[in-house]
Amino acid sequence: MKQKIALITGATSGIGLETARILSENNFNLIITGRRKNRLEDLRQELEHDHCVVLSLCFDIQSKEEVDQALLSLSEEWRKVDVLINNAGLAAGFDPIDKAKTEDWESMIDTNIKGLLYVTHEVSNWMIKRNEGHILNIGSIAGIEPYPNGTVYCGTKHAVIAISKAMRIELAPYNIKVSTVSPGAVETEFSLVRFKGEKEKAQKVYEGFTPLNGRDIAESIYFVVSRPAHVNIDDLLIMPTAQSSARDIFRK
Ligand code: NDP
Ligand code: 8X3
Repeated sequence: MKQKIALITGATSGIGLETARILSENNFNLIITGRRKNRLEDLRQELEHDHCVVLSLCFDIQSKEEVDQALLSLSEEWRKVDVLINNAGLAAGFDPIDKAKTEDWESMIDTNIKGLLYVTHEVSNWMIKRNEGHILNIGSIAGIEPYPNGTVYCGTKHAVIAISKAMRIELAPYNIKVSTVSPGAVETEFSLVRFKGEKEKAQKVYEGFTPLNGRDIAESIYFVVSRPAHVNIDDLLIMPTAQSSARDIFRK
């Protein structure tokens, strides 16, 4: 069987990094992306083996120009992407609507919604030409249950769910699967980014319970992308056992 190609956005950390690891273990060839060049290079060296070639593309997903330039630099062979994992994303700030910084809203909207769309626009064209492919978008419990102080982050993740549902209808005639994987609390760099590097605030998010880790989500992602051709998992919601809703976490 020919080796599959997966393109993972946001592979320098957290869920994307663990997804790259598990797909390398399962002999996918990989295109890994992110802004941190050193991390991409270290990861490329870690993941490559006899049955896994890794290509890294360094770009800011908020910039359509950078996205287009990076993707169009790929050769015809590398454009045969079987699986696109739209994972790059962030929350910026934890504030009510009247106090939040508008630049935080812009970075979330530009990354979580527009960045996902820029990448998908190009890659879906390649998949349509080949009449096959699988697009997996990382949603969130925040895309199902909005919570206070997360207005715009929740809005972006609701958008990801809506965009995924509509894309699934549009792309079915081209034999392209569309799935969403929506996690609850996963301990990654997510909270450190949300609280702008304030370690204490970030650590508090995961205190008193066992959160998910990147590998937990990566295992489910691998399950979703390794089903037989006639099976699509539309949506998976994965929560820590102690988290029963977006706002309810049982802490000891
Ligand atoms: P991390 O902060 O650990 O990883 C985020 C990844 O996204 C990094 O690789 C980062 O790369 C990339 N990224 C962010 N902004 C940009 C940008 N402008 N251009 C290119 N790449 C970018 O967080 P997670 O692994 O937790 O987050 C991954 C996804 O999972 C996100 O979409 C997040 O919303 C979602 N999610 C996370 C949950 C959690 O609790 N952690 C729960 C539910 C969903 P770099 O900085 O190198 O550019
Ligand atoms: C990340 C999970 O609950 O912090 O999407 O929004 S949450």
